[in-house]
Amino acid sequence: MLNHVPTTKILGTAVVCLSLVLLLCSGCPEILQLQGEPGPQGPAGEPGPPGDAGSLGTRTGRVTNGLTGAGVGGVICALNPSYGETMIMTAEDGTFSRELPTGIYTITFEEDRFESLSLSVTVLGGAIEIADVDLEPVEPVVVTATVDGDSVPGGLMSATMHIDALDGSTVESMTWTLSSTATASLGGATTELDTITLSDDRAFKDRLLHILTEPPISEDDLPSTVQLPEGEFPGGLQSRFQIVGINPFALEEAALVTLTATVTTSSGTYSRDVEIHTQFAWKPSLGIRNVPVGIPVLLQSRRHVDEDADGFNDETGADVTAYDWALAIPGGSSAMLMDAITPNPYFVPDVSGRYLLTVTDTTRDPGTETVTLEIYAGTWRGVITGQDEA
Ligand SMILES: [Ca+2]
Repeated sequence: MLNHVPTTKILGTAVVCLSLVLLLCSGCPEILQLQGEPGPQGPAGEPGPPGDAGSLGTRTGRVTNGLTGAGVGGVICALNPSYGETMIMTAEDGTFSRELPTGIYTITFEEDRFESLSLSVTVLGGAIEIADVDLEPVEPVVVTATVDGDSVPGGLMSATMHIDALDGSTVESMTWTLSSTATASLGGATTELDTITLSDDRAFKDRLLHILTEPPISEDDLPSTVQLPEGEFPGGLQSRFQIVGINPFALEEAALVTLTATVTTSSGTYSRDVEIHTQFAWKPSLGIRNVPVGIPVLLQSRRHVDEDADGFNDETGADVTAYDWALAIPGGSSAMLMDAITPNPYFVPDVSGRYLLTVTDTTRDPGTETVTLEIYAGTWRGVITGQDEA
C-alpha cells in the first residue's frame, strides 16, 4: 500500500533543512581559523647524484725516519673520524694518499719501531695535504730475536736475530748469550743465526730443586738489622724424607731459558731477550702421598752428614757416599726409580696402586734405620668433611 504524505509536511521539512545550512555557513570563518598539531616527518628522500670526482685533488704526504730522513713503509695512518673501510698505509717509500670529504681529522701514524704520532689536519677540497711527517725511532737500533724448534728437554732449537739500524749505523758484531747455562747450551755462532740445545730432564730437575731450595728472599732483600736464620731455612726444601711439593712459580722459573741477542753497531751496543718456556714432565704437587698416574713423583732425602768428607757419618758410622733408595711397584706396573743413589730420585706411577719406597736414614743412630714411604697412585684415600657446616 502506497503511503501518502501530505504536501504541507514536506514543505515544513525543507524549511528546517535550509535554515540549518544557513546556520552552518554563518559559522564557517571560525572553523577555518583552527589549526591541528604538525604531522609526522615524511620519509628521507633519495640520495643525490655523486659529486664531481674531478674536484677531489690528491696531495701526497710522506712519513720519514726522524734520524735518517728515509721513507718508512708499512706505517698505519689511522683516521679519526674514520672514513671508508680500507686502511691507509704508507708505501715502501713512505708516501701515502687518500681522498677524503672536507673536514677536520686526527691522523695517528703507528709503526712498532717508532713512537706513534698524532696530527690534526683540516681537509679542504677533499684531499689530505700534509708535508713530511718525521717519526722518532723507539731505539736507534732495534734488535728482535726469535726461536723455533722443540722446546722440550733435549730439544734442538734455532735462534734468529733481526737487526734494524734505524740510525743508519753499521753492524760490527753479533753475539748470543744464555742467562743460565745449566739447562741449555749454545752453538756459539757470531752471526744472525745460532742453535740452542736444551739440556736433558735431569738438568731441569736439578734446576727445579735448586729453585725450590732457594730461600724466598736473600740477605740483600732484608734490612741490615735482620739476619737470615742459620742452618736449614724454614721456607726452603727441608732436610727430611718426603715427596717434594712443587709450586707453579718454581716450575715456571725452572722451565725458563732466557736467550739474549746482542749487537754492536758503529753507534753503540743493543740487545734483546727472547724467552724459551721449556715443556717438561714436572707438574705442581702438594707433596702428599696420593698422587696421579702418569705424573712424575719427586722425592727428597734427609741430607747425609759427613763433616770431614771421609765417606762416613762420624756419629753413626754409616756409609754416606750414596743414597740407597728402592721402589716396590704394584702388580702390572713397570715403573722405575730414577736417580736412586741421589738425594732426589723420582719415578712415574703407571698404574693405580701402592708404591713402596725405602731408604736408609744414616743420620740417626745406629745409622741403618730403614725409612718407608707408602705412595698411592690413582686411588684417593681420605675423606672431606665440614664443607656444608655453618
Ligand atoms: Ca765423616
